[in-house]
Formats: sequence, C-alpha cells, structure tokens
Amino acid sequence: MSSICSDVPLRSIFLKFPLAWEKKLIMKQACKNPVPADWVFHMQMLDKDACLLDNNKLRQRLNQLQDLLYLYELQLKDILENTYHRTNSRLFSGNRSTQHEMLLPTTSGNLIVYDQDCSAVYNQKKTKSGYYRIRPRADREPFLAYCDMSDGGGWTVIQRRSNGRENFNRTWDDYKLGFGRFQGKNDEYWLGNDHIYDLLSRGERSLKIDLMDWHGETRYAVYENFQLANEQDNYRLWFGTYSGNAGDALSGGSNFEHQWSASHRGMQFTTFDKDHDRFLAGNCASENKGGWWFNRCHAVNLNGRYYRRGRYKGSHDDGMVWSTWHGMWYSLKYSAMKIRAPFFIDSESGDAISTSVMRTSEYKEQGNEELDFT
Ligand SMILES: [Ca+2]
Repeated sequence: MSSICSDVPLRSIFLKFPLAWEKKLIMKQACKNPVPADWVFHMQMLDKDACLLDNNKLRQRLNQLQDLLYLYELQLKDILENTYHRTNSRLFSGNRSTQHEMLLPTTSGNLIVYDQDCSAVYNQKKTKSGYYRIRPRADREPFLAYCDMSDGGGWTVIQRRSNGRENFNRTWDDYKLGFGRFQGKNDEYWLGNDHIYDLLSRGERSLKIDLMDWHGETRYAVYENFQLANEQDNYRLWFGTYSGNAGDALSGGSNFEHQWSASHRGMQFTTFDKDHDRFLAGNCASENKGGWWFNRCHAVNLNGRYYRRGRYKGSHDDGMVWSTWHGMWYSLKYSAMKIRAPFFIDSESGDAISTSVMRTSEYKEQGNEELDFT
C-alpha cells in the first residue's frame, strides 16, 4: 500500500498550509492513517489537472499582459515621437477589449491620458513642435493636431497651407470632420469645424494667423476672443480685438463699405454644397474654391486656390487672400491658423515659419507644379 507520506500530492497540500508547523501536523496525520492507493492515484490526477489548469491560466494571463505591454509601448512611442497612425489602426481606435481593461490594476486608471489641447501639452513640458494626439472633450475620441511650440509655445494649429498639395475645395462634411495630411511639419490640413468648436468651447481663445508671401516676407494677425458657434448655427464666427502687422482683414479691411460686405465677423460657414453666405445670387464657396465664413464674399480666403506665383488673374478672387496685406489678387504662399488659451498670449511674430517653410527656389528645385483643384 502506498502512503501519502511519500507521495506527490503532499506538494499541493503543503502549498495550502505553508507554515512549518502545519506541514508537520499534516505529515503526522497522514502517516498515522495511510491512504488507500486508488485514493492516492486519484489525488495525483486531481493535482495534475489543477496544475495544468493553473498553468494554462497563467500562460493566458501572460499573453494578455504581453499584448498590453506591446500596445502601450506603441502608444508611448506614438506620443514620444509624434508619429501619425491612421485612424484605421485598431491599436489607436479606442476599441481595446473590455477584458484588457478589466485586467488593468484598479489603481492604474487609464494609462493614456490625452491633453486637452496644445497648451496643456506644452504645460506638460512637452515643448517640441509636432503632432500630438489631443482630446478637448472626454466624451469624444482624441485626434491629431500639430502643436506649434515655437512662438511662445502651446499653439494648436487648426489650418495650414504650405504647398498646394491638398484639395481645399471640399464638402461641408469634410470641413466638419477635418481633412489633409497630419504627418510632416508643413503638411496641409483643416483640423475640422467640430474639433475647432470643441477646442474653443473650453473657453475664450486667441487666434493667431501666420502668413508668408512669395518673397519670404512674413506677417501675422492676432484676434482675441475667437469663437465658433456649433453646427446648428453653422459654425458662426466671432472674434474680438485685432493686433498684428498683416492688417485686420477678417473685419473686412479699413474701408467701411467693404466691411459691410466683406467682414467675416458673425458669418456662418459655407461650403460649395451648403450655402450660408450673404451672397444671394450665388455661393461664395463655389466661386472662391474653399470653405470659409463668407459674407458676400470675402476679404480673407485662406482656404482658397493655391496659386504658385503670388499675383493671379481669374473671374473670381479665389486665391489664398489676405486682402489688407497684398490685396485681393495676390495669393499667399503660406498660412497657419493657430489657437491658444489667452493666458499664453504674447504678440511676437511667428519667426518659426521662416524656417519651417521651403523657400521659393526650393519649390522650383523640387519641380513643384501649380496644382489646380477647380
Ligand atoms: Ca449664397
């Protein structure tokens, strides 16, 4: 007859009674009352099954933890290097399984905490310009935006034109959701009216517009109290006091008559497929080749056609216009619209654009052609 005194199942019994005096007691009891061989065999099988089960569970858990580690390593890399992962990447779509969430220690919370805007990113001592994933509203998905950390830092770029590669003659929905490339520091994009609205609705905002012409000259305009209404009010535009050296074109210029028909203050957003402008006989977005807060029609058309020579001709003043600087028939080379919390305000000129934009000669060297999106 086999005895439990010398058999394997003791290991599992000992695991449950780890103290030395407990083990001694068990040994004593077991050796006093030898156990029948079939019972020992049965216990051995149970012990083996339990071991296998435990082993499988541990292995499964290990795999899950390895997956999680991989996931968070990638996310960390995403944040640290500002690399762009397209939204179709499941890793970043927020669709992590609930099982993963449940596995997280309860004290850790969400490991990825997104900053609400680029000012918040800057305040986290992340002072390198680049693309960051931000989340102005906790109940919406985070999204990428270029954070301009020069020029005082903390700017969230909502629009950029720099090379004419992106089509800005787009639908309401495109302007609502945003479009363009979010990779290179000069990539052209529109952040999206919903995203801009969410950023602005967090509080009063300052808007700064950096401009460059085809001679490399730069100008800027700053507007206090930049606000948008929501989509129900067609993203109606509001802005306060102007400062800068580009001229107050958003208010329609210095001419009072022009202001009445060209000021963008209080205007709703118009695209070629949704007309909310004050031009009764037509659609300003169709004429001027981009979505904007048109009056009848504009003194600023920064989402207009990208002409590569500055001066242009046409049946409509559809270029990238800032009328108070170069007039209606000059299309600029570069524009960046960026917003920031007012406590960040300083009115220094955006020197950064002179280094971040290619010079005209470089464009030509690279064989860039004028793109026509009409
Ligand atoms: Ca109209």
